[in-house]
Amino acid sequence: MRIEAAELRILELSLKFRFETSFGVQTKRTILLLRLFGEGLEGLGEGVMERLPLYREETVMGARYLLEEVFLPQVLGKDLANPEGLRQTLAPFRGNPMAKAVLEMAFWDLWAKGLGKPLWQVLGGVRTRVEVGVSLGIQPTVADTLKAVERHLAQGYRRIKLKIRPGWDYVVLKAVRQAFPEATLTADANSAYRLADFPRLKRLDELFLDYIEQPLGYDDLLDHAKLARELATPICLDESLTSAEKARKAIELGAGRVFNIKPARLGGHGESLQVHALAQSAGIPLWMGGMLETGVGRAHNLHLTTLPGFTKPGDVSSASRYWEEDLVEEALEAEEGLMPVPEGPGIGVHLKLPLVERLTLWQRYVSAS
Ligand code: OSB
Ligand code: MG
Repeated sequence: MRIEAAELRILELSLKFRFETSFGVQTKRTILLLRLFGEGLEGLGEGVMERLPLYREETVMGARYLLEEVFLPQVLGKDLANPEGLRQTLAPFRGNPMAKAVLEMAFWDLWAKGLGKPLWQVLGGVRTRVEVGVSLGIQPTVADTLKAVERHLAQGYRRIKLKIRPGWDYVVLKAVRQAFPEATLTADANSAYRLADFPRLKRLDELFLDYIEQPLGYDDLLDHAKLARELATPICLDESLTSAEKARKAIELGAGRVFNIKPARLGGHGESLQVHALAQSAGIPLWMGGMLETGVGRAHNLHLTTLPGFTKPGDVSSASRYWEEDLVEEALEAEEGLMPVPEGPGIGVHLKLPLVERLTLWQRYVSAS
């Protein structure tokens, strides 16, 4: 597949809800959107990095620079045999997995379309619908939280994840556990605790959480391994897993008994397949994370979630929860806690170009000379 041209955009989209986590409040997303063109086809990729490095270190502007000045010039006009070839081309450049993932995932889409197959089949998926839950931000009160949990359980979501931070943890989780004794419940700290907070975290053991997500440092494995030995509740890693190498070390150290996969955090689908293989052989269950994606990133995530190792509900919930109007034509909506995987070649979704135009703050088109 020869990449003939690329269009990179930055656009802004308002969220329908205020999303509060231990690292801040989000009311909109600034989105890097990449369209790759080749052989009369188009591949799509979406960046998940934000303006500010509050989740991981990458930023929208840093990624835009790398894509424009470094990564796209490496691949434009090149005939790449497959996505692994593209991955090898980007491999010498260190770090920046989110920036690499925008290009890598757009190329998987383009390549699958070249083969005339849906992406999930090319990735090795085994199902056409995937189990999903919801990630609920920190609410103003416990009563608000109970209402939000009740509403989403009634909609059929199969797991409730609550964002926590020191001071907003035991009390709210305990209230939800008491009101919904049978619910599959998890907590995501987004790195808000330190090992010294052990007594606070130990109290959560009585609430039968399915796992606690990323309690400690955003790049840490060692302290998570220490904490894991002292908690009955399994630890799930999110922020710290940025490559297959990190996943291998996390397994060796015992830093997490569950892994959150976000292909955009791991550098793309290729790296995610490697983590999937490692997790399968270590007996580590996987689930698909989310970064408040539009239909483009959401479709990519859905396709990857069809692999056999994804045995816990993902954060890939209905697009209508997030957006008044999504960037894609196809409605990505859950039914009874199951999300259908978009059909058709590649990721199976199509941009609403007039809407994309309206939301665009900046764009650049580059073609192979
Ligand atoms: O830690 O999983 C996270 C959103 C932005 C940044 C980090 C995270 C999240 C979510 C939202 O939990 C998941 C979603 O609904 O897309
Ligand atoms: Mg998380």
